[in-house]
Amino acid sequence: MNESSIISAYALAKERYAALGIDTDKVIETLEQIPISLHCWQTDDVVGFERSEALSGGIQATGNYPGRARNIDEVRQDIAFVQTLLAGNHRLNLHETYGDFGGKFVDRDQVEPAHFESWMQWAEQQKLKLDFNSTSFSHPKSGNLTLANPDPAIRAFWIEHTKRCRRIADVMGQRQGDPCIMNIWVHDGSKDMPVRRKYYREILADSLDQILAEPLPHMKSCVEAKLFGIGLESYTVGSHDFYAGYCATRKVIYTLDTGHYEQTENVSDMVASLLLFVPELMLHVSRPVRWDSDHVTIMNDQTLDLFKEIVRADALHRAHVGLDYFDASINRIGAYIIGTRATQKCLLQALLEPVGLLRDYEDKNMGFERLALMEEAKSLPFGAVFDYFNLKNHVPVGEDYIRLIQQYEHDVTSKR
Ligand code: RNT
Ligand code: ZN
Repeated sequence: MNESSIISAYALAKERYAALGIDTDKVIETLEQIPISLHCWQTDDVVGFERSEALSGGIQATGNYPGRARNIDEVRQDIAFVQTLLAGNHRLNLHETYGDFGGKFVDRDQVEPAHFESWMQWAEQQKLKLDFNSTSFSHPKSGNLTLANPDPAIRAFWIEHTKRCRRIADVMGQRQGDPCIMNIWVHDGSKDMPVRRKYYREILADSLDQILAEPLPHMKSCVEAKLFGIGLESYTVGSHDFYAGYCATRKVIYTLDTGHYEQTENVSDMVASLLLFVPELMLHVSRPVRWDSDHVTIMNDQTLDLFKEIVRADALHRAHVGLDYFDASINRIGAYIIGTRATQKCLLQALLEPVGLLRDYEDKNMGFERLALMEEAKSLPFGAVFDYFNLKNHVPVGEDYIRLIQQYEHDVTSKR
């Protein structure tokens, strides 16, 4: 792409935004400082290195596009390449099943920080900070109930696993000098209508209380709500209401996955309610198509509204941004870049919104003016700002990354 035309387009855009009181240079600096937690599981369809078996736990990666990362080196190779196509410093979100187990079988109640030693070293070299996830799916003891299981042995197994994961996250956080955000998502639920709904929720709350009791200063825990899983359609123990109540009473971070609500629900509206009662939010930015399908994130209204709401609520510092989708039907690296860049585009548009003026109109009950400015803001030249943001950070501008990903496919992933 022609550098001088990007620069002159930016100069015009800068002027246009300045007329509305927005300093685009400052906005670019802010965007550069917002890390996006890259989900390692996009590289390999959530398989991991424990048993390399198919997914269970009500989630599904569909498609069989060639080039899936098959081992730890390939996952790292792909993520390192992804980094070259993204502006800003990002984070890497690991699941427990992606440990460096050295070819041995390490069960989930045996996992230790040592299994993530090579990840910590690699991440430091790559300037990536780590986030972490306990993993209760794709295991013979997963069944339909893990932390909410009335069977004391199974429940104890998963409590032990999750406690160990928190300790691993704490070591990661200490090493990187920045808290590691550890997400707890359990698929626990039921295909058909249970009669003891409250009972399982009591067990889950008690398991979480036991898990979170250990003070670990270098990590933060978050818990993820969900509507339903495949094969678990009638009941989810960790529903939105359950976790909204849990997080509010225990002061725990709520993980908001944009695929985990009713399809017509306005997920962005939850932000301003949850933020009143929970300390922070962890976002799993995704794209549900008819269900929690985990399609690649794009710049659609849902994602735009989510980030606009966070910026309008002055809550950027209370939101951790992560991605969560797994599309196995297209080039996986391409899926990574489309989704991460779309997230950055949405963040950018939210940051470029003339929110001061809009608030002013609202306070003065000027409904027409507010709506008019919101509409006009949509077609301001944010694309010129996004192009310049990428140029400034020495990464491909616009569709230039397509060619580079094709080249990587030709040289690397097509040979797998
Ligand atoms: C599942 C949850 C969960 C997973 C990852 C792999 O519905 O969204 O976050 O996608 O942990
Ligand atoms: Zn999620």
